[in-house]
Amino acid sequence: MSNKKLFASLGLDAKDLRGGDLTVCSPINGAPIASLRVDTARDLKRKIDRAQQAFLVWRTVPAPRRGELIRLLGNELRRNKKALGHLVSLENGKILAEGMGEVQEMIDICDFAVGLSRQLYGLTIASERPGHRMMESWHPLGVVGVVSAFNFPVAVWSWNFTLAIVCGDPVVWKPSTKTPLTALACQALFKRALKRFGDAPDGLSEVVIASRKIGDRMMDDPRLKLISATGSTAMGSKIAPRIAGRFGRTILELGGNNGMIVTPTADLDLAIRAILFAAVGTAGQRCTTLRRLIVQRDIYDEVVERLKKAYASITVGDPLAPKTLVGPLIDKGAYDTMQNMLKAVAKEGGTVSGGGRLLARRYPKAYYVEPAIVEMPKQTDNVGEETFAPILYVMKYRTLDQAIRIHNDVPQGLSSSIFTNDLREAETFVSAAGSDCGIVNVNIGPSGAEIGGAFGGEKETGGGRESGSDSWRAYMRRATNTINYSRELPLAQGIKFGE
Ligand code: UN1
Repeated sequence: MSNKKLFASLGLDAKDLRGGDLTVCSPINGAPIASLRVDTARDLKRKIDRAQQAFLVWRTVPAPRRGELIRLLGNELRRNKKALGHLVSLENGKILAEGMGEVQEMIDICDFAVGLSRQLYGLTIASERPGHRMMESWHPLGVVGVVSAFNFPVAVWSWNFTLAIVCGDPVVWKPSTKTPLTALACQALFKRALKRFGDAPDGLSEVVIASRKIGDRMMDDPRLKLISATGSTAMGSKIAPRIAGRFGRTILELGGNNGMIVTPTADLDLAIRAILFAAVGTAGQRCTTLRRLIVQRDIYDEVVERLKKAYASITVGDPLAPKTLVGPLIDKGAYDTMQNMLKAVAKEGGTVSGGGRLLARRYPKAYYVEPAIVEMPKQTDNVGEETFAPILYVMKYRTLDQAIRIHNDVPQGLSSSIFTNDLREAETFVSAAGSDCGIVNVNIGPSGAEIGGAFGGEKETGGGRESGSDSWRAYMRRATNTINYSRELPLAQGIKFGE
């Protein structure tokens, strides 16, 4: 399908896609695919005003009715899964199967949110006073600001958006300037859902295409009660104190540096497949990408040999071609960062295999790389850094205690896994003394989490949780209600006051 047809099928208006200041290029070949008008500070203010007005109406709409709107959005996504998945590949460079997988995550979270819209439960609490009842009510919080990254340009928004909408909160979304088209497409699909829904207020969903400078103003606007931001640790550490300074809430999804421990009892057939998907899938540009492999020394040589063979079998290239497993990096910046890191770890004693540029002649303006395996004598500070590219560091361990120490000895704490068939090892890894991450897996890799669980991590990953489980609570405010239905006025703690 031509780009023009693709854009039109997703409801993008051709006249909005040309003549602007922001040129959007496809990482597949570096060619421009659109140029968009960017929002000014005034546009941002107008959009937040509109969202705030929408909040005042939407918070009184019954939650199951709010869920109906998300059910309709889910239907739009089902109908347009192929087209939106294709646009994700075009704009972000991930392979088509992963682009579609991302849309599937959106559909799944829609279903989750629809169910949730009838389950925003609070507790009933036994009161210590006679003739009194205590309960909790969960109320809409206010407008939510969502800042998303290029690597999951639509799924991460949907985790936030669907929950926010059923919780009664409009959303102002600032997508990455590397992937604004997918955001506009989501907005267009949501508009179709709104039309079928009927009587929703304007301003439930606002998209802001803007530089970081304008986006930063979102952090200071007191009407944005919650900011859910995905990006680097550096970004998070800048915005978190700003938002905290005005007592706003945050959900931060920052850097990951995810590890896997492979023990002698591991099923290596499964482990090798899991490593391959987790380390090279999405060209190493997932927050949950496997970056550190910690292998017991007795099986180390075998694992590395099999891994190198598996790496040699993958096709790197056009992400829209059916055989491709690894598409391009997002841009030259990502490529340069990868090359600099490979040089730096080589100086620290790392043995680098792969990592070079591929297809440069065919795509001089796009950045395809051979995924790298780097055998490290020990875990250095550079290994402790998240490089958003397919670099897998491999290290040896002797005892499980040592492996867990190495595993946890990095600043980030998003996702982790162990491959073992030893029950003691598996349980130790998931125990309080095991992995210190927000996601801890056994016999699957660290990436590719389902939406049903709470997604997020500890330490420099930022502590936020979004998507499934009870993550919805961050999007609501809790009121504790005590109701006196007696004819007395007993005080708590048995206090007598002026009687
Ligand atoms: C991200 O990389 O920003 O667990 C999100 C996964 C996906 C989401 C990743 N479900 O890999």
